Amino acid sequence: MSYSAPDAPSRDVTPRVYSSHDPPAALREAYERDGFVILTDIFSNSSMNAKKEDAQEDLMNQLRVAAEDTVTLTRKGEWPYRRVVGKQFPPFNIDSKDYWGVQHLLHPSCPHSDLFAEFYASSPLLDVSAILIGLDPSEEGVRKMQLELFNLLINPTTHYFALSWHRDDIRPEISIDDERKALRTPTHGIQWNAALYDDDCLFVVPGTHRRIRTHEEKQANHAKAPEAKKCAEGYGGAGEELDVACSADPPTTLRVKLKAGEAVFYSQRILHRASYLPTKQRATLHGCYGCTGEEHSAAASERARNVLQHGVEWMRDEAFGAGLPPRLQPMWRNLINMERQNAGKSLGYSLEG
Ligand SMILES: O=C(O)CCC(=O)C(=O)O
Repeated sequence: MSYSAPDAPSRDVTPRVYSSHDPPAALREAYERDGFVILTDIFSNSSMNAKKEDAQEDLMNQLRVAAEDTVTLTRKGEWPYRRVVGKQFPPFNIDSKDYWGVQHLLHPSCPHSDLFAEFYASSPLLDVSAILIGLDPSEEGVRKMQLELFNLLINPTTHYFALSWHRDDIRPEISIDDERKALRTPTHGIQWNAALYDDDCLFVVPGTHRRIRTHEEKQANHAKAPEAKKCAEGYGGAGEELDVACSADPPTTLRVKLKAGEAVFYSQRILHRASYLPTKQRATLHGCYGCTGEEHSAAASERARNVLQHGVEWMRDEAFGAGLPPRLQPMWRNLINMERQNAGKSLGYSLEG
C-alpha cells in the first residue's frame, strides 16, 4: 500500500507568520495542520524590559550577550554540556572540539542562568506553548506543564555539519503498523527555536507529525546525513558551502526561514533535518516543555526518554527548584515526579547517531 502526501508547501513557499495576539484557535489550527507555527513577537515580554516600545530589541540584546558568553565558554572547552560536531543525538560522548549546541542554559553554573530562566518562564512564550499543547494559557494550565530542556543552537566554527531527516520520537525503521500506533500516541510536549539572529538551518516536511510517511519521506528518514566537512576557522569567510539542498529531501520539504526575533514552535514528531554552516552566525534558543499525561502510559515513557536522555539529574537539587521563577516551580515538580516514576528504568535513547 502506498501513501501520498496531501498538498503542502514546497521549500520556497513562505509560511504565514503569526503573533501571540492571534486567536488561540488560529495558532492551534495551524500547528495541528502543519506540525509547526511561526510567531513574530516571542521576545516582546514587557515585564523583562524597562521601555515597552523597544521591549523586543532590549530583551534580545540581553539574551545575545548572555548567549555569546555561554558560546565562548563552550568553544573554550569550559562548558561540559554541549552538542558535538560528529554526533547528531545524545549521548554527546565524543569531542571533536567543535560544537553545534550548548545544553542546559538553566544549570546554576551557567553564568546567565537567571536571565535564561526568566525568559523560559516568560509570556508570551509559555502561554503560546500552553495553547499549542492544548492547555489553557491561564496559571492553572501552566501548572500542568513540565519544565524540560533549554538549550542554544549555534554554528560550528571549523566544520560544515548536518543532521539527517528524523522524527525525535519515532525511529526510521518502524513498521507501518507500529508507526500508525505511534502516531496515535500523544507527544505530550512542544519544542521551539527562538532566533536571536536570522536563522534558516531547519527544514521540515509539513504534516508529517500526524501521518504515515510517503515512500520518499521514508527514504529520506533512512538516508544518512553528509559527513561533517572540516574547513578553516571563522564565519564570514568565503569557504565552500555544504549543499543545503540535500538529495534526500522529500518533494514538500520546507526550509524554515526565521528573521531575528521570530520563533518556530514545532512538533518533535515532524520529519525534520538541519544544516549548519560555519560561515553563518547562529544563536537560536531551543527549548521544550511537556505536560503531565497519564502516568506509566506509552506516551509518558516516550516523553520521559526524550527528556531524560539529555542528562537532567542535576535538576533534582531542591535548591535548583527553589531558585527558579515562581511560575516554573510547579513545572519543576512535575519534572521531578516524572523522573521519580522512571527511577531505576533503563529508558535508553530515542534515536541513534
Ligand atoms: O537545529 C535545529 O534547528 C534542529 C535541531 C534538531 O533537529 C534536534 O535537536 O533534534
